[in-house]
Amino acid sequence: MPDRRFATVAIVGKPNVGKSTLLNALVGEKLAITSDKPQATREPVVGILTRGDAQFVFVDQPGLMDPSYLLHEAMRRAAISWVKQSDMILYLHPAGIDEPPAFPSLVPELRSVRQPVALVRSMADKMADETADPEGDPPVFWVSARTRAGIEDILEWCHAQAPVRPWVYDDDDITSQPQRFFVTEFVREAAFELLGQELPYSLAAEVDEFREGSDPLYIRVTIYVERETQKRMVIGKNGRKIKMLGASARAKIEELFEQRVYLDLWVKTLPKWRSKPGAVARFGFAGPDASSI
Ligand SMILES: Nc1nc2c(ncn2[C@@H]2O[C@H](COP(=O)(O)OP(=O)(O)O)[C@@H](O)[C@H]2O)c(=O)[nH]1
Ligand SMILES: [Mg+2]
Repeated sequence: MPDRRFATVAIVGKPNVGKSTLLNALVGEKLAITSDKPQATREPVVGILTRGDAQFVFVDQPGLMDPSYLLHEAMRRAAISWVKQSDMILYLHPAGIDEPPAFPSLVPELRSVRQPVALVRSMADKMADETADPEGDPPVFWVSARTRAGIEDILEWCHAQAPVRPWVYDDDDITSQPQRFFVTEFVREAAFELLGQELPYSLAAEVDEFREGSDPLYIRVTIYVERETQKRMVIGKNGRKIKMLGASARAKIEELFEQRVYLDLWVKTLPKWRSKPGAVARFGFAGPDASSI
């Protein structure tokens, strides 16, 4: 059997540059939630791609480069440590806008990284006639996660950097995260799509019941918001809003799980949960500062 390659790849960049969308395009599955509102991603999302002799683990690390995103110090340290240990880094900066700041200057702790870094000019479909320079230092790729232009070039570059090493996951694994994680993420993504500007930031979701083996798969989720007024907005007139939310989230979950799902959604208020460390830890959410939005 030929030698196998295995590599971990960190996807980093400022908020809203297309990190989550790129992760999905690289893996070919909708894993990471995306939004035109910044800071939708609260936790690292892991996507696994196995192709030919290589297995890649891509990780979208939220908020690493946004000083206003108050990551808990412990989480920030964990994110930095993960990026430091990754085999290579994809540094995203949107095409066209301006020249990107030099990669490590944004995160002082990463100044000493020695692994290969590629500059990815994302959202290239919004721009005309840019030229990539895969041989440059750093190598530069113009990529559109939307049209998939440039995706293969990135994968080739990653392959060339990947160390010869045994695989860690099965060849059909697409993530290392539990199914429950995606349930709450997709509920949150539906909230970003259907609720007003600020509400999604006050919202957390928790899986209360997940009936393994049931068909349709029964999942009960509680949505937590901070105020009664928010609860009323989530439920909507005659329960219309929550029905839409549930339908949208269910479709996303069914697509990923490839099975029918019964999503039972509830809404509760948990006053000021974002400023309570216990609740913040319980929902795996590390910011932003409630007073800043
Ligand atoms: N036109 C275009 N839009 C994109 C592309 N990639 C991401 N976007 C959009 O940019 C916004 C931010 O993307 P997201 O992946 O959530 O950014 P993140 O905050 O860096 O994870 C979303 O509305 C995406 O749909 C792309 O290649 N082309
Ligand atoms: Mg994101």
